[in-house]
This record gives sequence, structure tokens and C-alpha cells, in this order.
Amino acid sequence: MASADQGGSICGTVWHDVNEDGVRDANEPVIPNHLVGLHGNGDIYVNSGDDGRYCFTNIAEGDYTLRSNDRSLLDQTSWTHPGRDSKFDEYGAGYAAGDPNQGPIHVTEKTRIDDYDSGFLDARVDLHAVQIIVTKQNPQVGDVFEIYGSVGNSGNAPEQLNGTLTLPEGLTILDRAGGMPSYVQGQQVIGNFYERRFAGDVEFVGATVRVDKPVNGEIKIETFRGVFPDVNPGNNVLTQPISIG
Ligand SMILES: [Ca+2]
Ligand SMILES: [Ca+2]
Repeated sequence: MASADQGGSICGTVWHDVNEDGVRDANEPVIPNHLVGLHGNGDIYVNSGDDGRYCFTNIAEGDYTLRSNDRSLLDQTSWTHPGRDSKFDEYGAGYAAGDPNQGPIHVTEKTRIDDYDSGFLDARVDLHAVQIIVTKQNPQVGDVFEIYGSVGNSGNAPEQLNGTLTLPEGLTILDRAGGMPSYVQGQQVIGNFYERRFAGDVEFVGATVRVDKPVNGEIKIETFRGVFPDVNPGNNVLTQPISIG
């Protein structure tokens, strides 16, 4: 006995948060043709209209999360700061009351959510090399120790943080190390978080090495742009000389 009036509804406006304050200011443009997903009892998708509005109606009772589509490859914007008008978090997920800690939205036939808005800001991402750490002082041939390079994101949006550590001949890489998922390839350890990491985050890519012969070269940590352009490519490489034996 379903009718158009049964079931809950969740609606909102997608907009360009030009001044990046998380508030939908009157002069800020709406974003049409933006895909929003409703996930829980299957997956349903709608596009925002010319007025930026999207609406899910006749939602069956149950628990739901929302997803506001990734725009990084469309117009290099990212989900704006949550907690004010934008109910989606900085990774595009929507939970009860716009708070990931509250879990899914419980929808009943009486649910009428009208302001589940999604804001986007212009991403300015700056990945940069932060530091090189050698865990043994005055290493000698035969020693085993760790070398780490760290990279960070000081932009205004989450980004796929990555780092490549390059070591000179004479240092044999025995294993990868550090918190960043990585793999060894020749004299390099190549690390990458596929999931975007938030601004301010610093992560380490490293190696356990053995000194197999005298070393005279440099350690290099380098980060490469992720899904967004890097506003300052000049700080992406850090090197440190190393001489052993
Ligand atoms: Ca604003
Ligand atoms: Ca940079």
C-alpha cells in the first residue's frame, strides 16, 4: 500500500564554499549535477538539480549513510569543513547529525531532513618532505639499523599521502619499515596511502638496512602529487649525505 507520502526523506543543497568557512553564504553558488548516494537498504543515487538541491524520498525505515561524490578529478574541489552547514565529513561521508561518531541515520516514515547540505572548497594541497632519520650514529660496515623519511600534507584538504625513500649503494634493504604502507624496489622503499590523509598528518616510510660495503652517497625522501595539484612542488624533496667506512 505504498504511496508517495510514505517513508522518510533526506534532502539538501550542494554548494561551492568559496570562503571555506563551512557556511552556505547567500552569495555562494550552488553545484548542479552532483551525485549523492544513500546507502543502507541497497544503494540509491540522485543528482542535484539546477538549484543544487538533491532529495531522497519514500525512504524505507532503516539505518542509512550518505555519500557525497568525489569531485577531485572534476573541478579540484574537496569536501568543506563539517560542523556548520555541511553535514558530510571531510571524506564525503554522511552520518546522523553530520557526526561520524553517531553512526548511521535512523530513518522512520516521519523523518524529514531538509538541510543535509554538502559544501565543497577549492583544494590547495601541499605535500612536502619533512625529515630524514638515521637510527644509528656513526654506523660501520656490518651494522643493521633503520632509516626513515617522513612526509606531510599542509594543505586544506585530505590527500593521498605518499613518499619514496631512496638509499645509496652499499646499504642493503632488508625490510620495509614505518607506518606508511610500502614496498621495496631495488634501492627504494615506495610508500603510499590510497585513502586520503588529512592536513597536518605526517607519516613515515622507512627501511631496515645492513651496511654491506663502504657508502658515500645521499639519502633521499621525495613525495609526489596525489589527486590534487601540489601548490608548492619546491618542497617535495629532502636529501641528506651519508658516508660510512
Ligand atoms: Ca561559506
Ligand atoms: Ca609540495
